[in-house]
Amino acid sequence: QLSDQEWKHVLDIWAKVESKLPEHGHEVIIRLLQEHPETQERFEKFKHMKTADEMKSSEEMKKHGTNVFAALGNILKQKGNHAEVLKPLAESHALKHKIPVKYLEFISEIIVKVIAEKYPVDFGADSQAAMRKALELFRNDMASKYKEFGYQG
Ligand code: BLA
Repeated sequence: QLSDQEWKHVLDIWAKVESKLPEHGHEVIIRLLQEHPETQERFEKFKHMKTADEMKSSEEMKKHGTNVFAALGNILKQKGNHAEVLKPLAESHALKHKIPVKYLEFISEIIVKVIAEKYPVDFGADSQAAMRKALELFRNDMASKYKEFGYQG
């Protein structure tokens, strides 16, 4: 669990991320697919795409990035009391999309990297450490829900 101070770091930086939520979400998805090509295979609607330019001009990918960041923001704002919000997400990711915990680790690293590039002044070492901790909590709780749904992740 995170301290009050750590949650404050997480939510302060997230408030900045929200000023450009679709753009930042879109960028994270593009980087995930570029840096870890195996993740692209999980997306029926994106797996045909061949270049980063194609991804950048895709309104559909921007929409997915927006949905991902809106869901993540909603989770972070629960400050760890996210069981209710996590359940349907864990269910779809375990049974429908089949997203291994490893891929959640990939995207977590990219989220921290992208925010650090966009907000170098506001996202210092303490904030980065707090965000890493929040994303780790998210992944751990996803992983235990996965097991309840019979997916080893
Ligand atoms: C779909 N992913 C979704 C949806 C949400 C998220 C809200 C739509 C609703 C649903 O199907 O449950 C949420 N996705 C997230 C969050 C993160 C994220 C919170 O990436 C990260 C913090 N999902 C993953 C990862 C992959 C992934 C790492 O968490 C990467 C392979 C894939 N999510 C994925 C796929 C869909 C999806 C394939 C279905 C997309 C579609 O066809 O519409």
